Amino acid sequence: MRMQLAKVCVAALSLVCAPAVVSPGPGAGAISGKVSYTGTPAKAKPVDMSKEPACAKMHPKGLLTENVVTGPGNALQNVVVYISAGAPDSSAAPAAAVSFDQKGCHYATHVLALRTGQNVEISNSDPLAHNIHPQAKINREWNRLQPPGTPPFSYSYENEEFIPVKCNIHAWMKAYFVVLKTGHFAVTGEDGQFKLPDLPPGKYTVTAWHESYGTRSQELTIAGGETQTLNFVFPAMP
Ligand SMILES: [Cu+2]
Repeated sequence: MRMQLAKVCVAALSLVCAPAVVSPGPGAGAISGKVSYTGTPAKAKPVDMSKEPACAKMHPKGLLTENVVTGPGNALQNVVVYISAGAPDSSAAPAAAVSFDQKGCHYATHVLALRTGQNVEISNSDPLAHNIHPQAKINREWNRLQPPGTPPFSYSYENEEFIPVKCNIHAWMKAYFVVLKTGHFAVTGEDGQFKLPDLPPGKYTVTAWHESYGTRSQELTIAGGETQTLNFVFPAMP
């Protein structure tokens, strides 16, 4: 009886509130799921750092390429899952910056997702210089030399863009800045799982992006405070 009452209330609320901005809260819906692959993904290869012995010395066990990183159960890592349409997200970008560190001649975060207008704070923890070069095409392109011991600097992007990042000194250093208009995003870890919480009722397009396997989108509708399951499967190529 109680459950039924709750359902009726939610339905009535969504009818009344649909045209207005519904502020997300504890009663809001969510989308969760897993990103996985079928087929045979590319094998991670050892990174050749022989041109910079100081870098190689920091990795006695070696370092592997990260363009395709998988986990147990065919999980696909470093996939950005985000609301690409339907999100009534007019919230301001978080005031807190996201960190992006250069450590061991390697980018500590391989795929960094952030909001338009949000600062990324770029630091160099290494005893040698790096020259970070985010290869933006829609936003302004720049590069910056960071000698060892220099303080971090911050930058924010105006427009949504998937930006490859490289180091102009060490060709193997690669990452992505994924700059999104929406605050509703997640990046998959080792288990391929993601969760997009705080979604008011509405129809959404959810997009999953992977640097090697491209983009896939699905639509779904959140009726009330429920959590909907949505899985993405990418065909993998060696
Ligand atoms: Cu470098």
